[in-house]
Amino acid sequence: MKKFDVKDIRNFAFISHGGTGKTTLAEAILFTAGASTRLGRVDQGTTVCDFDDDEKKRKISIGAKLINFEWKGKGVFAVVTPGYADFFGDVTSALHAVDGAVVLVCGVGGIEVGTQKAWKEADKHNLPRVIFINKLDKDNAGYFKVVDSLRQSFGNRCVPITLPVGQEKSFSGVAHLLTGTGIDALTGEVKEKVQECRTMLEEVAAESDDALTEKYLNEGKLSPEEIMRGLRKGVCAGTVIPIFCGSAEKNIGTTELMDGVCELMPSPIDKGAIAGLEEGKTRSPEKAAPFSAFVFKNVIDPYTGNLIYFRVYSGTLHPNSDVLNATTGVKEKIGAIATLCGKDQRHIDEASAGDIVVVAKLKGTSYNQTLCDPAHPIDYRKIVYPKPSVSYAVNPKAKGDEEKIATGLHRITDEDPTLVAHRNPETHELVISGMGDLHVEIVLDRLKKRYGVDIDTSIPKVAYKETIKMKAEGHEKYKKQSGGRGQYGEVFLKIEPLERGKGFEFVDEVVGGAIPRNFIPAVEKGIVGAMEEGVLAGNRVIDVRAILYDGSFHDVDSSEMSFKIAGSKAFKDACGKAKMVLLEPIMNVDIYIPSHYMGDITGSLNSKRGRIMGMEETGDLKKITAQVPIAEMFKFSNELRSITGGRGSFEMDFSHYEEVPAMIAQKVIEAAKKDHELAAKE
Ligand SMILES: Nc1nc2c(ncn2[C@@H]2O[C@H](COP(=O)(O)OP(=O)(O)OP(=O)(O)O)[C@@H](O)[C@H]2O)c(=O)[nH]1
Ligand SMILES: [Mg+2]
Repeated sequence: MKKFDVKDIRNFAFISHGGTGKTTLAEAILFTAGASTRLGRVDQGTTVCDFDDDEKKRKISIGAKLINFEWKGKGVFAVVTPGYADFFGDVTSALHAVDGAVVLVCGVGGIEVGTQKAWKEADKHNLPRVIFINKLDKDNAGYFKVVDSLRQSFGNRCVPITLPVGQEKSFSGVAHLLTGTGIDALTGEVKEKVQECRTMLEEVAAESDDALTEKYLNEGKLSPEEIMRGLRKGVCAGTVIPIFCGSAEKNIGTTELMDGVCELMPSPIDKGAIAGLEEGKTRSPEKAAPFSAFVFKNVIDPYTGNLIYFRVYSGTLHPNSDVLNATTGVKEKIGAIATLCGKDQRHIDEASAGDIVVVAKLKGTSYNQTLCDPAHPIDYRKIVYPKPSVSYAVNPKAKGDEEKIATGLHRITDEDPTLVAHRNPETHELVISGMGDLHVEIVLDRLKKRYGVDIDTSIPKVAYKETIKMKAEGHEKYKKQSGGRGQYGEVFLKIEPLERGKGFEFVDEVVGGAIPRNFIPAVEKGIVGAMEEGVLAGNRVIDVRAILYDGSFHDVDSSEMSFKIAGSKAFKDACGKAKMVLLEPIMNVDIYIPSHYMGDITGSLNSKRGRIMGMEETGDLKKITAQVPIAEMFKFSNELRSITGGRGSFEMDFSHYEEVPAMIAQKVIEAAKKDHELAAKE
């Protein structure tokens, strides 16, 4: 592709609720721009963007894709994001790296949970936006119904700029309020609203600029050029959000959308200098400035290696040059640089401010890192990824594949920031956590395809803990004198509950050499060992102070071993009198649902021993904040999907440990006993 001035670069992301038509829209735009020779279809697996086998099979986008093309003298770099909630991580990364967003909204379904979520994410970056109301070719589409709800949810800064022609009978094109094309063809309700919509446009344009405000107040009107100027200023400042419309599938309204994006959305220069993490450090979005870029994504291909996606913030990068990874401090050698359009890589001679490009074969660079000129280091703000919400314990179907699973998972987490794999030290299980069941299913598919491991999944064990509720005393006189060398150690100790989270404290109050100094650490070791083993149901004991205050020894028979055993037994003896309880992990859960599912969800939370902590409402969407024991949350993902028909989503995060209610604790303890007996038999 030819090189453009930075002022002629537009980079943005397509975002929306799942299935609104982002991939199809990208297809239509690429075709219209002459960057592809045919209009592929998602349902036939023939699009530029959804080229991955997993995507073709499921007919949804799974990863963010880049497209790159020229549009009427502008160089465009767009990130086509997935809409399915499980892949929201890629929306987060894309919005971190771009200068604007095109938000698609369905002409039938209107604002959905995914729209709200993506919108909020764009808000975090104050990203300029335009809206595209898609699927207006569908029978039950309603343009103004959607416009009204957009204005209601996102404010009167959302104003129509194109209107549908023939929507009542047969949708055939769009009319443009500023250029006037197609206005004569409008009929019915849409025709009646032309004047009202023009006034809205004029008003938001006038409000964006002082000189225009004055002119509008004095003369009562603005010229189309003036409106355009005001709109551009408003869009860049986030005070105006123009609404375009059309049908991606029929390639209607897409030219007007792209013209609008190129005219109204900011270039990197409009966005201005970019702040580094270090106070006062910035870079100008100019070709001549020192090179800096942010890596927002990487994809590991088992054959071609690691492909690094980055957005250049400043300067110019040439092939075969040295850069510094300012986040890790590692020096990297850049080989070839390429633009990416779907899976099609084109080598380029230089990448400069505003461009979104890829490089391969960097040894130590991955997502969320900064690359820069080694002589002018700068590091940029990091992406905050969404947290995983579903977890499974994983085991290989074939014995001996543990190593392969670990390697495979390690590689996958190297490219997927929303997948967490760890061995739970409490339950000894290998647990993977992802954004949803589909996310986990795809990870398991990849492990099988790429690394040849078949995996069984199960609901993870809960990492219960144990603690005491009151002070108690413990005693053990450990004595063995049958044959060989004897053993002797006597221990008196007290235990007391500590505040939650304080762990373990050992206090030595032995006086007068009742236990010789050199055996005291052995007593502590014994106590620590007993705490790790657990007393009630085999879970780690926490938040206890143990005070060793007396004991006795034998000149010959006492040893470290005998005091260790005595310590352990005395501790267990004390625990038996200290009202032991089970503790369970409590999660902070944020649930997003359309308001009318409120009753069902609060009902579900009540049945899960959940505590509702707060509620927020934006438009038709409710956010419920709750605290729920993790033991109750393993199947919540499925339940939420079936209650809301896939329109709800949630995130969760560990909060704290809390006492398990007695009835439930009893069951857990009995189950642990049974497990223990079974294990002993084996
Ligand atoms: N009737 C009609 N169908 C459309 C239109 N745009 C997209 N579709 C269909 O809607 C479905 C989803 O389209 P995609 O382009 O995959 O939507 P997406 O937003 O990329 O979906 P995700 O990436 O999974 O979020 C496909 O079957 C498309 O053919 C449109 O304008 N009109
Ligand atoms: Mg898609």
